[in-house]
Parts: sequence; C-alpha cells; structure tokens
Amino acid sequence: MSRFDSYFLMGVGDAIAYTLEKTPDIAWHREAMQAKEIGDGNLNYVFRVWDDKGHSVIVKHAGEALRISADMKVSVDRNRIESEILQLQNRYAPGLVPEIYMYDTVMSACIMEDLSDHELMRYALMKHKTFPRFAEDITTYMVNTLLLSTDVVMEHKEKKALVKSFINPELCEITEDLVLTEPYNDRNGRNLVFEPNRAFVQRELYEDKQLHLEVAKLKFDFMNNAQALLHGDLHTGSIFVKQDSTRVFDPEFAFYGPIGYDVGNVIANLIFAWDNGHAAGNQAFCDWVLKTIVEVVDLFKAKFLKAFDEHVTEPMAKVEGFKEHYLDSILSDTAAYTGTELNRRTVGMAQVKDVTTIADPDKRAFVERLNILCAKDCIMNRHAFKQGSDYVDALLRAAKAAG
Ligand code: SR1
Ligand code: MG
Repeated sequence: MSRFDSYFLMGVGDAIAYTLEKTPDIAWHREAMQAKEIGDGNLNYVFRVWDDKGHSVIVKHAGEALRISADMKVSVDRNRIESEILQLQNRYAPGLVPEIYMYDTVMSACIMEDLSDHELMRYALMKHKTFPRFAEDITTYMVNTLLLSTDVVMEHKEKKALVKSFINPELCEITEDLVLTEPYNDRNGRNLVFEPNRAFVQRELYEDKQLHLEVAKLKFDFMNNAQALLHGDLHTGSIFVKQDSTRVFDPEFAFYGPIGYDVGNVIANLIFAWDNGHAAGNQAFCDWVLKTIVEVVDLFKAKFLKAFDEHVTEPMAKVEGFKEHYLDSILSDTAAYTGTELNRRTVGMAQVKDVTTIADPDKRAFVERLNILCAKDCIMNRHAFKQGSDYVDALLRAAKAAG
C-alpha cells in the first residue's frame, strides 16, 4: 500500500516522497532531500528534487486543470505519451532528449534526468546568447525522430500501431483551436491582441478571406496527414541548451502529423528570438539568428536526403523522383506552419516572452506586425520556400513592410 496508489495533485513534499519511493536504485541521502517547483510551461508541474550528495532528478506531473487556465481540462494521459515518446526518441536520436527513469500512469508523473546544467533555450536567447551546435543538433533530432517514424521507413503495420498508441485527441484539439483557428477569428474571445495593432490585426488576420482558406487547408492537413511522429510543440521553451549540448523535451503534444509542423515551429521561434534582439538593437545576435535559420533549413534538407537513401526500404518510396517530391511537400508545409506559429504566438492566448517582454510599445508593435506579415508570406507563398535564405528574405521583406 502506498499513498501514490491513487491520483492526487502533488506538492513539493509529495514530490520528495514520490521520488524516494519510485527511484530505489538511487542512493539518496534521505535526511537531506529538497525539492522546488520549477515549472514554467502552460500545462504541468515540474519539481526538481535533490540531496546533498549530488543526486538530482526532475519529477514532471500532470494536473487535471491546465496552469494557463483553470477552465481548461486535458487528459492526464499526456504524461504517458510524453514519457513513451522520450523513450522512443532516445533510440532514434540518442543524446538529444532527456533520459526517462520511470513513468507512472496512476499519478500521471514521470521521473527524468535533471538537465539543470543546461538553460531553457527561450530564456538564453532572450539574454542574446548564441549556441553554435544548435542547428546541427536540432536537424539531427528532427531528421531522426521524424523520417525514421514514417511509413517510408517503418514497416507499415508497426507504424499504424504507433499512430494508434499516440493518438492524442485532446492536445491536438488545443493546437487545432489555438494555432489553426482562433488567430483568424477570435471565435472564443481569448486572443490577446496588442492594442496599438488592433486595426492591423483586424485587417490582416480577421478579414483576409484568402488567408482563411489557406489556413483551413493547413488545419485539415494537420489533422489528417499522419506522416511522422511529431514532437508537436517544438518551440524554444521545449529545448534545453548549453554550448556543447542540445536536449529536446516536453513532447506531450506528440502525435502522427505533418513533418513540416515541427520544422516550422523551430523556425518561427527563432524569428521570435530575432524580434527580441532587433528590439534591443543587438545586430550581432540577429545575424546569428538569421544564420541559424538558414542552417536549420539547409541542414535539415541535406540530412533528410541522406537519411532517406540510407533508411528507406519501401519499394514505391524508392521510385525515381519520389524522394524529391516528398521533401518538397515537407518544405512547403514547413513554410506554412512557420506562418501559423508566428501568427498564433502574436495574437493567440499562448504568447512568447521574447516578444511580450519588449518594453517599448512601438518596438513591440513593429515586431508583431513583422511577424504577421512574414507569417502571411510563409503561408500564402509556401511553395516558394525551398531553402533557408528564403526565410531571411521573407523576414527582411516583412520588416520593410511593417515599418
Ligand atoms: C493551453 S496550452 C497553450 C500552449 O502551451 C503549450 O506549450 C502549447 O504550445 C499550447 O498551444
Ligand atoms: Mg510545453
């Protein structure tokens, strides 16, 4: 009998007792245990638990109500999904995700490697730090976790079993609403529009019928194109970094969807970092961000084509011209979902601190207009985005037009 035999919402003291019970192999100094709640996301509780002998772990625990809004309730099964995905990704992309020590579907909690020697990438970028390994690591992570989980590589019945296991209807619904619906109509009245840009948002997002049609197509692609096992929320708050290491965590939005959704999220969140650097007048940092965007797209393409040749066994996927066709559709999806992420973080209910902490209202209004104009370009002209420099060109065009 254990007090963790039925679900309850844990506090700091519970997290210590939970850790002691669930990690018997760690030689904890039981009398010197400490814990702190360090969760910073919109959904879960995250505890760091440590002792004075150098042991430490992270306990991640799903509450029934979301932290961003007590009214939003989402299945606590998200913790199982996250734990299983991280275990799977550790095989696909070793060294690029945290290690899961255990997970528990009763308490909806998992215990994982403590990465406190890393920084959350969003906050590091907001300090205008640069990370020379990032483009290399994130493209390896994406190519391995995405291409290797498609049916061009996997045995088709095994792939379908994964689709079934990671069907994630409630978290997908959040994305369908917050990313692929509300930025275009505010139908639930929870968008957060920066007041100086209200008329601009009305015209550019709420009244643009052609844009609505393209986003409608993207929404149903997101829902129906079970291409690869996505992270599903691959923003810079889901990545830990240090100079020589990159670790992707928090894949609770994972499901089988279009590859371009993950790649586009990375690019859009680098653009938010650029926004912050631009508002601070830090040209060197902005240049690094642009160089990184170019590298992310171009390295992704090169590694994807190489991995395709190495791993694809499917006879029809080997037909001449298919590889290029497949990558081409991923690249246009990437541009489109870069656009939807830019829009939703600029006007939707879940925004990014890179932009919202810009203190000067004129500078914030400028980068928000830039994000929206760049987003529309990415969505409407998505078939023309073929390489990294296309994103730099789009950003610079948007900067001119937003001025
Ligand atoms: C209601 S959850 C809001 C956002 O936080 C998560 O990180 C996802 O990005 C989601 O859209
Ligand atoms: Mg998250």
